[in-house]
Amino acid sequence: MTVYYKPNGDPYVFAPQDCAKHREWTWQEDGYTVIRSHARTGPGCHSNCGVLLYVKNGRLEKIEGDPENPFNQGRLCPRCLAVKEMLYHPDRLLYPMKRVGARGENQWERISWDEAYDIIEQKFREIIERYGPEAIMVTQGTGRDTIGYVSRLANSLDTPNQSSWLAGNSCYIQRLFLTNQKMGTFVVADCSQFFPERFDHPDYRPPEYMLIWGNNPVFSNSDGFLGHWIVELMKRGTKLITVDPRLTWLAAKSEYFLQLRPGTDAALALAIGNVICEEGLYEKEFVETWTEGFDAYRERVRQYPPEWAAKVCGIDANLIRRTARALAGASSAALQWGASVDQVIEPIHTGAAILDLMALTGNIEKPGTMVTAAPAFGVKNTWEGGWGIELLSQKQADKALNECYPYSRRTGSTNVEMVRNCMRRGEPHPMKACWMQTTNPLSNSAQDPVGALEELQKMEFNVVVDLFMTATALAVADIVLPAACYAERPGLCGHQPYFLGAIVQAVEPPGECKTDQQIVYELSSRFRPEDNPWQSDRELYDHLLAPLNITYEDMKQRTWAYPPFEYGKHEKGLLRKDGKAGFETESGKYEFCNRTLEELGYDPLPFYTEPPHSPISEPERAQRYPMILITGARHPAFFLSEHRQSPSLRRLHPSPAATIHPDTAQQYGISNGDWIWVENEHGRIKMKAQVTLAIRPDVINADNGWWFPERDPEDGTLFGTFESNCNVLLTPRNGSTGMGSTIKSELCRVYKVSEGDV
Ligand SMILES: Nc1nc2c(c(=O)[nH]1)N[C@H]1C(S)=C(S)[C@@H](COP(=O)(O)OP(=O)(O)OC[C@H]3O[C@@H](n4cnc5c(=O)[nH]c(N)nc54)[C@H](O)[C@@H]3O)O[C@H]1N2
Ligand SMILES: Nc1nc2c(c(=O)[nH]1)N[C@H]1C(S)=C(S)[C@@H](COP(=O)(O)OP(=O)(O)OC[C@H]3O[C@@H](n4cnc5c(=O)[nH]c(N)nc54)[C@H](O)[C@@H]3O)O[C@H]1N2
Ligand SMILES: [Mo]
Repeated sequence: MTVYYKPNGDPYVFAPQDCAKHREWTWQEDGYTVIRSHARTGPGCHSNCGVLLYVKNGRLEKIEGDPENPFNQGRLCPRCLAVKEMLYHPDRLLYPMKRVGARGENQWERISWDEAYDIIEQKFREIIERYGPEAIMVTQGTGRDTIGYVSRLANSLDTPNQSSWLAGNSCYIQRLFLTNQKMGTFVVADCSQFFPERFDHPDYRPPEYMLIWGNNPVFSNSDGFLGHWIVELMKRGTKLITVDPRLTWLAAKSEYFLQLRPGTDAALALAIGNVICEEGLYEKEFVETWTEGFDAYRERVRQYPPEWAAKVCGIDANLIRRTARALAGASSAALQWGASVDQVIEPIHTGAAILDLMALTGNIEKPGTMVTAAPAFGVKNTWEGGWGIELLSQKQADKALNECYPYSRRTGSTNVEMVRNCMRRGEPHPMKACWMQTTNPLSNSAQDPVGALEELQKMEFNVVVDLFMTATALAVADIVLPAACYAERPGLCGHQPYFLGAIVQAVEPPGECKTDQQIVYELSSRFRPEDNPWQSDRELYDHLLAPLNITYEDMKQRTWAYPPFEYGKHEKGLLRKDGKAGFETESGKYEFCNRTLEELGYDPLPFYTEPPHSPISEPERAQRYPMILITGARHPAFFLSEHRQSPSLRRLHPSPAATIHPDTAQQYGISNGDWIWVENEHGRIKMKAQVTLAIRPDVINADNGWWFPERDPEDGTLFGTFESNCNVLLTPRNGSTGMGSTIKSELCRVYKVSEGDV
C-alpha cells in the first residue's frame, strides 16, 4: 500500500488526537440543517475558511464563518457571505453545450455529458493522431483545489503542455521554487496557524515584526494565508514593516513603510542586506551553523548601499537603514510576501534577495518566524500541480515548451510566451486545441488579451469548463462544460500545509453541473482507463486518503485534522530524507547561492535589474507615457474576473477603477469619479478615477479582471472584455529564467474621457 512519508522518511500516522476536539459535522437548528465545511473554489479563493452552511428544502439559505474552525475562527469575507448570489445566479451554466453558430455568436445547443465527452474524445484523438499529444494545450487558473486534478488530464493525454495564461506563470510558483532550492522546502510566516489552539498555544510567540512585502493580505488572503491573522498579531504586540507603492491599510499601521518605486524590490532587499552585513547585525550563530555562501552574499550586497537603493527605489536612505536595524534587532520577525514579488522581471533573484533577509537575521524555524511547510499528512495531490506526472512519458515531457529557458526547463514550468507563440505560429510544433478549466484568459490572465483571442481563434478545438459563460467561453469555446461549486460537492482542502480538511456537500449541483474532479477523471479515463478508475468523487478521495487508513467519510465527520507540529525541525533532523540535522539541500544548509541557478549558468546570487518598462529603462518612451502602471491590486469585492455578476459585491465596487494621487490628478485635470483613459501604445482602457493619497504620485494602479457579464452576449463586444481590461496595456514578457512579468511595472499616460470619445 502507498504510505505518505514525512520529509525525514517517517510514515504519517493519522491518529484521533490529530483532531482538535470532537464536534458535530451536521445538526438541526431553527428548521435548518447545518453542515460544517470549508469554503473552496468556486467561486474561487486561495483560502479554506471554515463555514457553516445552513440548508432548508435542499437550498443553501445562509452561510456563516465557523467559529470553531482554527483557520478563520468564524471570520468570513464579503465574497463568501455573498456566495448564494453566485450559486443561484440565473446565468450559471447548467448543461454541457455545443457551439452551433460561428464562434462568438452565442449560438449553443444543449447536449448530454456522453455526447460532450464523445466529441472531445474524438477531436483529441484526431489531433493526437495527426500532430501528437503535444498539440493539445491544457490550461488552468489560479490556486484552487482543482490544480492537481487538471494536471491529471494533461498527463493522461500525454501532453507536456500544461500551464496558466499568466505571463511567466508569475504567481506563487516562483516563491515555491526558490525556497525549495535555497532551503529544500517551502516556508510560511508563523501566525500560529499550525496549532489548532492557535495564538494561545503554549509554544507560540507572536513575531516582534511582521515584514509585509508586495502583499495586501487583509484583502487578498493569498496562498492560504488569512490576512486577519496579522490583525490578531497586532493585538498581541506585533509591529509591521510594509513594502508597497501604495499606502495599504496595513502600511498605514506600520512602524516602517517603504513606498518604493514598482519593480525595484530587489534593490531595496539587497540594500537592507547591505546594512545588516556592514553593521554586523546578522544573527551570527544561525549564519555560521546553518547557512552556506554567506561570504559571497556579503560581497554581493556590498555593491548595494542604501544611498544607491534610495535613488533607485525613490525612498529615503535613512529609512532603509532604520528598517534594517529594526529587522535585525527584533527578537523575531516573519515575512509575508505576495504575488508582486513574482511579478517582477527577475522573480527568482528578487524573491531570493528578500528571503535571504530572513536567513540573515536567523528568523527560521522559531516561533513567530519563517517555518517550513509541507503538505499536511503528506497528502500532496490536493494542492500541488503535476498530479499523475508519472503518466507523462519522457519522450513527451522532453517536448515541454520551455527549452529557451534552462531554469524553466529544469523546474518543469511551461513557458507561457512559448506556448502562445506555438499557438500563433505553429512553432516549434503545431498546436491545435486548448482546454481551459478555471481560467478566463480574455478577461484576466492573458497579457495582450486581444492577441490571445487571435491565438485561440487559430485552434481547431477549444473547451471551456466554468461556472458562467465567460468572455473567453463566448468568444472561442466549441464545447462548454458546467462545473459545480464548493457547497455542491465533496472535496479535500488543498493548498494548505497546516491541516487537512473536508469540503462537505450541502446541496445538489444545479442542472447537470459536475465537479471539476469528475470531469477530469471521466474524460481522462477515456484515454487512460486503468489510471483513472474512479466512479465517484468519494472513491477518488478514499483513494487519496487510503495511505492514512481513513476514508473521505471519516474526514467529513472530523472536518479538519492537524498533524503534530514542532519548531526547530532543521535541528532535529526532521527536514532531511536521511534524517540528519539541516535542510534538504546539497550542503544541508540554507544556501545563499542558489545551486540550481549556478548549474544552469545563471548568477546564483541575487542582483538588481531595472524593470524593462520604466522611466529609467525607457526615457524616451516615458516622455509619451510618463506614469508607472501597476495593475491588479486586490480588493475585497471580487476574486480576479469573478463576482461581477453578484449584485451585493458589485455595489461594493461598481466600476473598473484606477487609483491616482491628487497631485497627479490635478496635473491632468482629473477629479475623483471621472472616467479616464489609461493608455499606452498597446491600447487604452476606460477606468473610473479614484483620487487618493494612498499611492505614489508617479504611479497609477488599475483594477484587473473587468468584464461586464450584464451585457447582451450578442452585442458583439464579448461582454466588453477589452474595454476596461488592464492587460490590454501589457505584453507577455519575462526575464532570463522564463518566469516573471511586467504586470506590476509598465508605462502609461492618463487623461479624461471627453464627451463623444468612447
Ligand atoms: N494585469 C494583471 N493580470 C493579472 C493579475 C494582475 O495582478 N494583473 N493577476 C494574475 C494572477 S496572480 C493570476 S493567478 C491569474 C489568474 O487568472 P485566472 O485563473 O484565469 O483568473 P479568473 O479570471 O479568476 O478565471 C477563473 C475562471 O474560473 C471560473 N471558476 C471559478 N471557480 C471555478 C470552479 O470551481 N470550477 C471551474 N471549472 N471554474 C471555476 C471563474 O468563473 C472564472 O471564469 O490572473 C493574473 N492576471
Ligand atoms: N479579494 C481577492 N483576493 C484575492 C484575489 C482577488 O482577485 N481578490 N486574487 C488572488 C490571487 S490569484 C493572488 S496571486 C493573490 C495576490 O494577492 P497579493 O499578493 O496581496 O497581490 P496584489 O494585491 O496584486 O498586490 C499586493 C500589493 O503589492 C503592491 N505592489 C504593486 N506593485 C508592487 C511592486 O513592484 N513592489 C511591491 N513591493 N509591491 C507592489 C500592490 O500595491 C498591492 O498592495 O490574491 C489572491 N486573493
Ligand atoms: Mo495569483
